[in-house]
Amino acid sequence: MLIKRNPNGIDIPFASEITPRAVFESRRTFIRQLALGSIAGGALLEMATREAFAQSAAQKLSAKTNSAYVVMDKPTAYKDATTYNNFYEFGTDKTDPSHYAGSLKPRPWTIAIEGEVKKPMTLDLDSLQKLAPLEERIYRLRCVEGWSMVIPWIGYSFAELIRKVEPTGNAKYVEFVTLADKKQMPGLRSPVLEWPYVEGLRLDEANHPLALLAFGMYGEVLPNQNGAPVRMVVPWKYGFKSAKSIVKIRFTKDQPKTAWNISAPQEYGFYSNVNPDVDHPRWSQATERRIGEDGFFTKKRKTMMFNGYSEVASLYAGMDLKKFY
Ligand SMILES: Nc1nc2c(c(=O)[nH]1)N[C@H]1C(S)=C(S)[C@@H](COP(=O)(O)O)O[C@H]1N2
Ligand SMILES: [Mo]
Repeated sequence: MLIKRNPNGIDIPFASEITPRAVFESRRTFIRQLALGSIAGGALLEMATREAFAQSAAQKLSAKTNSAYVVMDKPTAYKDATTYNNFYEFGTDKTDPSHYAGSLKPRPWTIAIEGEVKKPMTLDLDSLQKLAPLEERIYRLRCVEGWSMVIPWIGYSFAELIRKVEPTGNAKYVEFVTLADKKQMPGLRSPVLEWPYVEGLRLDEANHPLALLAFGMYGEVLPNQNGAPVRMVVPWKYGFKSAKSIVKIRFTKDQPKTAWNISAPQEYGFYSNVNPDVDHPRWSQATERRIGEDGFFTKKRKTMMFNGYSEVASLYAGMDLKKFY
């Protein structure tokens, strides 16, 4: 069969080692692209191989569902959640990450936790994953661009990690730094953002139990395009606050400079809480499109304050959220 062996002679796993869903998805995407004529000549085999690799790598990762963190909305289809992505390190089109993130190597992986902590540590992925019990949580995540998804994540509260490293009295913020490796991330060639991608939270936000350090989704390890092998998921903030493929976590005295704030400060503030009353300078934030629901007659959903996670409101008591957008 065409996608059996790649040009370097590396075997693609036998069909029996690939989850049926993965086989189905990769074939379907591939056939659709063929039909659309968006694959030409020699690129054909290479793309099929890369996609088969990206999809077949999916490794099971299961955890008990924590019903205290489950939204009632229907989860987004796995196919949508893994082919409609923002991950600029692999390109700026929604489909770029699913096509090109196959070159990311999520193992071996090291995460450095440093800065204003009594116990700085450098951990491999397994040690980081074992810091606290994993659980499944179903969260809404809303992109600042006006669309949202519902995803069953697997991870633990970032607060668990904070407890282990013991922040000093000087720690007021947490900075999350994504890998920036030109060899693995073709998007770094274009200066759309300042690399590495950096995000940040105030320490009390990072300590909120909703803030999740995620290692998986849909019962599997994170697909590369969704931020393998470890990312943040901060469901009450716009999606860009949830940094993917994290290599460094730094506790700081001062508010970190963040990638989107550097690139367009008038559009992306440090807080970026989901807020239907504060429009983006170029569009309204009052409504959103749920990915998978977007037919011609489908009504947009009303965006909720804090994306519906009203329990975080006390973190911002007394703050003018129009000023601190
Ligand atoms: N390193 C990195 N993290 C990132 C991004 C990115 O471009 N680079 N995009 C962000 C944006 S804008 C969104 S909406 C979410 C998308 O996550 P998803 O693709 O898993 O749905 O990831 C966020 N994390
Ligand atoms: Mo986003």
